Amino acid sequence: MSEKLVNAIADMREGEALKLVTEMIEGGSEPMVILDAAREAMDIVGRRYEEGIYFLPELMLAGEMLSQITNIVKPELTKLPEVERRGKVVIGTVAGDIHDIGKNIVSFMLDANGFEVLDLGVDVPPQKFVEAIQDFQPQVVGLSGFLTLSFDAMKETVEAIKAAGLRDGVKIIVGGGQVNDQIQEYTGADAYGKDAVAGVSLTKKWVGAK
Ligand code: B12
Repeated sequence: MSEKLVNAIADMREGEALKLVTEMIEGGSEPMVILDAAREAMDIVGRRYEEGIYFLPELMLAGEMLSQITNIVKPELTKLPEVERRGKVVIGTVAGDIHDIGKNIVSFMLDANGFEVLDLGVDVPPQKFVEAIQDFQPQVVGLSGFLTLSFDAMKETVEAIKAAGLRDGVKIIVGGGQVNDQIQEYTGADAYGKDAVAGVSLTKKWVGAK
């Protein structure tokens, strides 16, 4: 079923993909299995875009399909047990980048796991992160980015937080498509989160929650 879903998304068969997701949920599939299949499909879409087989309209349709799939899966994720609010997180997609599907999943999972989340949206300038830290007083800041260009924006954001004298008060985690440990080091962040699950467990560790 997962493989069928990967192919339906990658081949732009929107109706079939959404039908499969509904069937999988009804059949008791784990929501994360569905999101993993969607991610695998996005990698294929990304490759086809790089190879000139797909163009911007396909990227846009893929993004739209993924948003719809996330919306179908969300209620299943909230079935996690309700817990006390554990801490605060500010999250956003850095300046110059408008990819938000991965960030929205992280933001949603943090919320479902008991964190108070301030989501600043996309194309967020460094100063906006600084102001949000001053006002909202989070323990953790999440920077998302899917473009190579966003690595510099992440670095500039970390530097702006430092220049504002706020760096010691927050842990910073970076994530998104091409981000890895090396990028984390380059940006000066504290950690890299491979996916939403990794982001949630690191955040829990940092705020001392189980
Ligand atoms: C969908 C998509 C789009 C959609 C985005 C829709 C939206 N609302 O987000 C649209 C059509 C708008 C788009 C636009 C563009 N895109 Co685009 N896009 C993609 C695509 C196919 C999928 C991205 C995605 O949503 N993945 C799914 C999610 C769920 O990803 P995920 O990685 O699994 O997410 C997890 C982790 O990353 C992690 N995570 C994410 N953020 C964070 C943050 C923290 C704190 C943590 C802990 C974890 C974390 O957790 C997530 C959930 O588990 C990728 C290809 C790819 N394989 O990624 C290209 C891709 C990212 N895009 C690309 C490009 C080039 C563009 C454009 C420049 C195209 C153009 N010519 O205009 C524009 C950029 C516009 C801009 N200024 O940002 C390139 C980037 C290349 C590069 N090296 O920079 C890619 C890689 C395609 C490619 N292979 O060429 N795109």
